[in-house]
Amino acid sequence: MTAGFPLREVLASEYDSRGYLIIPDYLDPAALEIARAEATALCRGQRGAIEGARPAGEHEDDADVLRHYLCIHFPHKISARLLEAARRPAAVAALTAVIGPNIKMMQSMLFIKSEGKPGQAWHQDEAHIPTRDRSLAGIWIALDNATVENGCLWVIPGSHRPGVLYPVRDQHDDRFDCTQEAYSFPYRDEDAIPVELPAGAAVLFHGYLLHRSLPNTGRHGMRRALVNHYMSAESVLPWFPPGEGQPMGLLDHRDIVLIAGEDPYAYKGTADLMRPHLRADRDGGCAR
Ligand SMILES: O=C(O)CCC(=O)C(=O)O
Repeated sequence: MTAGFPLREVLASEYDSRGYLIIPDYLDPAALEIARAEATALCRGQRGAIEGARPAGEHEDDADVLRHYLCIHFPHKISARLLEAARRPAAVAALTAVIGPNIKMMQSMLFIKSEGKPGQAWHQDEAHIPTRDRSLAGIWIALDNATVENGCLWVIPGSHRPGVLYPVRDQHDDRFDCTQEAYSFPYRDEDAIPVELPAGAAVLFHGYLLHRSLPNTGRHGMRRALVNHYMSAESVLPWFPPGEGQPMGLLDHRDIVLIAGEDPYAYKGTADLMRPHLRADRDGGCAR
């Protein structure tokens, strides 16, 4: 447990009732600088291939290089430093308090929401990454001060509690990127609250929690965030890259990293399935 971190029971009960927890000082100033530098190195192609990425000009300004991106999926597959950021003591302390002693990670995303870039429509992460025991959780780490103006996360407190996955559909709202939206849920936009965070702080949120983000207005600069997804290691993960279907019941995605405790399925080994790639955006017609 890190200094100043409340008791595990308090964390668990807050998470249970609201569906999210703030982790102040998730990254100390040195770790924050490392994560920011790593974001730039990734965007410059210095950590290896990212599907869909364009080569950065040698003389191009860092900020201009970053502005070409919206989101890099699975950066932890090529960046040891971002993987390190995902397994910090603060992550282990919070995740083991709210999920259990055995934790695995299966996804990371690096959002680079520069001025004018869109947000992401209402969704629940478990609708996209299905666990067997509703244990999915995300840790969203602010790499810049995240504000309403530059497109911080918004959550609907308690919306995870019914344990229902709401339907999803394509949406064509220019405020949002190409990902689908959840609809027909019993909450209004007015029920949502913004999660404004100083750089280095993080929010841990439940996989059933409805959340979204709005575009960056450009008035508070760039909004970078690193998001990592975790779950209980006891649950198998019926999640496969498109086209790699297997009979239900056998599905267990094994491109995972053990973050805490033991993996009861270690006998299966791990797999290298996911490759870093860019999120499709509207400029590209939302195609992948
Ligand atoms: O950072 C954002 O703009 C959206 C993040 C998000 O919705 C997620 O991590 O599931």
